[in-house]
Amino acid sequence: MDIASLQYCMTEVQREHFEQQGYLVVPDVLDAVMLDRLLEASDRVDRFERSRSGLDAQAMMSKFRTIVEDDVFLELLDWPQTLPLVWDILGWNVQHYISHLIYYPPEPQSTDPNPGGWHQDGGRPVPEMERPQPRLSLKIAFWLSDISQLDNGGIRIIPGSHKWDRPPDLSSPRDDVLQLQVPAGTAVLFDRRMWHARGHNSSAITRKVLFLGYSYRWLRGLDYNVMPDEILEKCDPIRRQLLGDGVDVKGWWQPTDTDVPLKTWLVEHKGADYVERIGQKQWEREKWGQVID
Ligand SMILES: O=C(O)CCC(=O)C(=O)O
Repeated sequence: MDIASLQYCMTEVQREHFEQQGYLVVPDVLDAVMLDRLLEASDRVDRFERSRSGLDAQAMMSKFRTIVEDDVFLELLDWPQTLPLVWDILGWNVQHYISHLIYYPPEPQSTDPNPGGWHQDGGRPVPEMERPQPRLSLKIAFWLSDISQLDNGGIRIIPGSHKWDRPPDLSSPRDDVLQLQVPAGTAVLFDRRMWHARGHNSSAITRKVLFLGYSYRWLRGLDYNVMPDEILEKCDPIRRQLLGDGVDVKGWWQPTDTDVPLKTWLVEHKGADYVERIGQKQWEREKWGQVID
């Protein structure tokens, strides 16, 4: 893993924002070269999916398990500007659980008064878990196209709604909805409990975004069970951990150090105290008096 990651650990300002608001905007995460490489691979996936499923050019293309489609997507797993934020939120016992590419072509007229469908992430855990719900996972939206204008249809969120145990009342317009407006190359992290929905793309350009989700390792992947050997074989130990790999049969629940090479790497580069702190529950973190630097 790139040692440069260490300079992108979460600041206290970022932590406070994520904890209170449930999301974090990280500008300039993808440089022009990486953006071009991701766009080339994503455009190819889009072309292939459209022809495979007979989607016409105006239809939305939604592709899960994108991570296996090109090596450039694997590079995003431990991207220096984003993985440190993940380990500072969820700790070292993490994996990637979903990769979702969405191409949303211009849709001049939307007849849907509530486009995109408001939801929290998670499938069955949402109705089946007790309240208040735990965080469990987060997603990073890597924006591959510009959504800086409202008509580009950026993701809509209700800041702070990750702390709500009831769905928002959407029977009339709300004034607390925020539609994100950011340039291509920006990453937006959000807590899975955040109520969110797709915006309406009435602009002239296709809206392109790749979502990478991270969760604790004791959850199953959402769009994969076991990664193919040919994918795991080209990954270093930390990427293998992030792809859901493990060594010991009990290691998804009770990891040994060989199950979680990210932990060993962090002990080496950030120290044992730091690793212990990011692996703790919130109330235990508070006991430490905060300040993770
Ligand atoms: O495309 C979007 O803006 C929203 C996608 C979404 O709802 C999700 O990834 O859960």
